[in-house]
Amino acid sequence: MYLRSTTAAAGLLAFVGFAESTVVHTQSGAFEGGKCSSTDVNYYFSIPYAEPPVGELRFAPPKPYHRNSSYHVVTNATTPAPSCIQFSEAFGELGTSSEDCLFLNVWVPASAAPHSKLPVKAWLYGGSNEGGGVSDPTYDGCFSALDSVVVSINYRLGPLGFLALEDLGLTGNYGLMDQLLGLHWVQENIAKFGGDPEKVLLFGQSAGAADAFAIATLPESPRLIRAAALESGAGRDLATIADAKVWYSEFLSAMNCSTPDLSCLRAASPRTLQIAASAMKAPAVVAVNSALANNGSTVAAMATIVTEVSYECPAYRALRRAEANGVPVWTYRFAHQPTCAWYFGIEQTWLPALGATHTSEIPFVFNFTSGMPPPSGNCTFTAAEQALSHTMSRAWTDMAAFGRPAEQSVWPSWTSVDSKGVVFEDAMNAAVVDYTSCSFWDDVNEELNEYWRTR
Ligand SMILES: *[C@@H]1O[C@H](CO)[C@@H](O)[C@H](O)[C@H]1NC(C)=O
Ligand SMILES: *[C@@H]1O[C@H](CO)[C@@H](O)[C@H](O)[C@H]1NC(C)=O
Ligand SMILES: *[C@@H]1O[C@H](CO)[C@@H](O)[C@H](O)[C@H]1NC(C)=O
Ligand SMILES: *[C@@H]1O[C@H](CO)[C@@H](O)[C@H](O)[C@H]1NC(C)=O
Ligand SMILES: *[C@@H]1O[C@H](CO)[C@@H](O)[C@H](O)[C@H]1NC(C)=O
Ligand SMILES: CC(=O)N[C@H]1CO[C@H](CO)[C@@H](O)[C@@H]1O
Repeated sequence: MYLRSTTAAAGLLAFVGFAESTVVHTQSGAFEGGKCSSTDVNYYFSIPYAEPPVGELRFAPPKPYHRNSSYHVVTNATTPAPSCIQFSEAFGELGTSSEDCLFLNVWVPASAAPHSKLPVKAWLYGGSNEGGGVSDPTYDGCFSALDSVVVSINYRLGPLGFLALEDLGLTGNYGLMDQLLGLHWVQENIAKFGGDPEKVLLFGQSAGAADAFAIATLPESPRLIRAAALESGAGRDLATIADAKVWYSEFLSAMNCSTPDLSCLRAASPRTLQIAASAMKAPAVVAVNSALANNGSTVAAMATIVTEVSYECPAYRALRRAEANGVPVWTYRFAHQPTCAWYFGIEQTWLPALGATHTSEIPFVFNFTSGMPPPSGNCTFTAAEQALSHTMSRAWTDMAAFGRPAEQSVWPSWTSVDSKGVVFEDAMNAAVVDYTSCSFWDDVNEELNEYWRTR
């Protein structure tokens, strides 16, 4: 889009033969996007927001990307970014991966221009902070960027994202710092794409929701985001650096470093890190996964998640924390069983058994309603599901635009007094969202925490 004001660039574009320019200038350089095949949306893949986190930058905070190319060099931004090195198959990305992975993707309505001031939705994928990536076709922004700008941020995973060993001076959370740097990049650059930096929604699922929740609690977050949408993952207990020390000390042994120091950890190949990490899997997880292995690991992960304990009651705790801090908060229950598979590898015949499972809201939030499962399936959502997708994706956009998902009469805000919200079933309906069983699970949770503390 947007380069018609500079003749030099227009000349360049004419030379390479583009009828309509999709070039955007950012602090990371100039990028020529592509056009979504079935919607009026342009995409920009693999925009670097940080220096490659390799060498001395492995296990270190990310450094902002510094463009050193000339202003008029236009990068072809149609090649999907590699994922960061994967440390888990469940919800992992199937494409290429690389340690040089700190890229983000942007999708914008084709009609957008720098003055459009559109709401912005920035996505953090799930995968236990061990897997996932922005090039997963399930997270394609072509269908949810018709009324807004969609951004998807790659972040480091597993030990590369989170290795915390105070003895070696490593405090961890590089993956979260990547996400924060990505959000800073959004602040500085998104207006060029037609986005409004004051209307940024951070949304994430599973580990992405837990990360978004952590980011939303930081003092700097009001400068970066207007709101957060947390899909199955807010309010869970997170490991402290003391908890992490136990796990990572064992990881260090599994690395077979003769001298367990930072230089050995930095010299190791990504494959060696993966081998050491996979040697660390807790026995209980292996048992559950192997029992379900011939359904595929992603499916096993979905089927073995205990909704109430893992997601519902942590969400309830998050709601109460927000209320106690005077933060306006809304809740939903997703209770619709999709009629199409939404991840590559899910068989149509498994859907009744999966029901409204972990991750099944994702296609609705992404307004992804045909060609399922991506990238090239042949299933289309029913008309009612398409309507539900439009409603949900719009609610997420409204969260970015207005800081609330809908009018109060349509989606009432949550209070502990009446516990109002919405239930997504065949349609979206205002309802009481029942968290009464959570006092039981809160007690169990407290006891489990006590057990782990004293073990
Ligand atoms: C730009 O930076 C990269 C690495 O940061 C380097 O390999 C490359 O040579 C630089 N190019 C120029 C033109 O300075
Ligand atoms: C960008 O790369 C894609 C994929 O390799 C190619 O089809 C397209 O022609 C390239 N665009 C330009 C302007 O070179
Ligand atoms: C979802 O798709 C419908 C139909 O194409 C479109 O009208 C709507 O704007 C899309 N929603 C978002 C959030 O892009
Ligand atoms: C460490 O050594 C053991 C025993 O030789 C081996 O099985 C394991 O794969 C090694 N770990 C790595 C990360 O190379
Ligand atoms: C749709 O795809 C499935 C899975 O590849 C295949 O079994 C089925 O025959 C296809 N249906 C149609 C109508 O093409
Ligand atoms: C061990 C087990 O449950 N195996 C089943 C896996 O699923 C196939 C069908 O998808 C069944 O035929 C197997 O019995």
